[in-house]
Amino acid sequence: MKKKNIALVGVPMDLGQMRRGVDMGPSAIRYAGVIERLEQLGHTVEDLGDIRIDQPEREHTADTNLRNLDAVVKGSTELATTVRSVKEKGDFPLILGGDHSIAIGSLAGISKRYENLGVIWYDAHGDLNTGETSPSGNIHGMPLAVSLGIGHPDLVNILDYTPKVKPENIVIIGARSLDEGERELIKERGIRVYTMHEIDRMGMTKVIEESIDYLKGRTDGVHLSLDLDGLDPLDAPGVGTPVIGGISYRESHLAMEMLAEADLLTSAEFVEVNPILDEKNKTAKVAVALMGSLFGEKLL
Ligand code: B3U
Ligand code: MN
Ligand code: MN
Repeated sequence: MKKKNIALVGVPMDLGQMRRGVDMGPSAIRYAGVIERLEQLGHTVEDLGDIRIDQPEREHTADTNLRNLDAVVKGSTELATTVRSVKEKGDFPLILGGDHSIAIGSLAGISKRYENLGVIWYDAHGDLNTGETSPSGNIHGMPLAVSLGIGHPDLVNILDYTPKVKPENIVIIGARSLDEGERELIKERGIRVYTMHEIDRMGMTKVIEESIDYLKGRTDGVHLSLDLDGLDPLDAPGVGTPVIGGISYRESHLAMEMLAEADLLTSAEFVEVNPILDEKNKTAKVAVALMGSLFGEKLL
């Protein structure tokens, strides 16, 4: 794979959901050795540090059921501005979460430069809820809908443009927990989804081959948004909303290796690592190991 200038951006965000601790994800991933791992592969890594995230004493009570809306908007806007400048330099943003609400800011910062940004959403969930369909009011269940231009206007219009992605440029991999409104949206917009059923039936090789073929033809850049809860909780226990029956560690490595061979990614984020719920930083270590494969690590 071509050597990259990787810009690391940490986002200590835990306001998109209710379990504390996911704000320590960026530290845990750095502690697990991400910089050394990527430098060993010959890439240049610049750590831009963490985005400032407010810690509101009391959540804002606006005319909405979205938890911590104002603080999430503020953090997303700061992240988007930082990521935009990384892209302007031509560097590869590698964003470390934080809960998955950070994808709102990541995609806002990245997508302006592309006519057709592709997105691989590796996740147990669809993250396609809106304030109306959400069972929880948690914004980490909404970022993909927001990026499609569906949701609260303050979230949808970050950096003053919308939508950030088109439904036909999205591939969801690993879904096994979808709410009713999310299912409807998937059908209505024709979003490509490989649920655990397809992964079991076709095998990860075919799933990734098809995803690459599909995105290659229609996109001019691809962002990987990898939620660690896409993996099985046995392999990645340190996440806020684990769902059994997930993608294995081995399948995930294979997926990352195939993406590295195709060399089509232009940005990536790893989210939902929660060190408080973890077992000896296992999930952060898994994230770093997957990043190794994603950036070209091979045994021989
Ligand atoms: N779909 C549910 C649960 C959920 C979404 N994302 C995560 N959990 N990690 C919701 O609250 O929107
Ligand atoms: Mn998610
Ligand atoms: Mn998830």
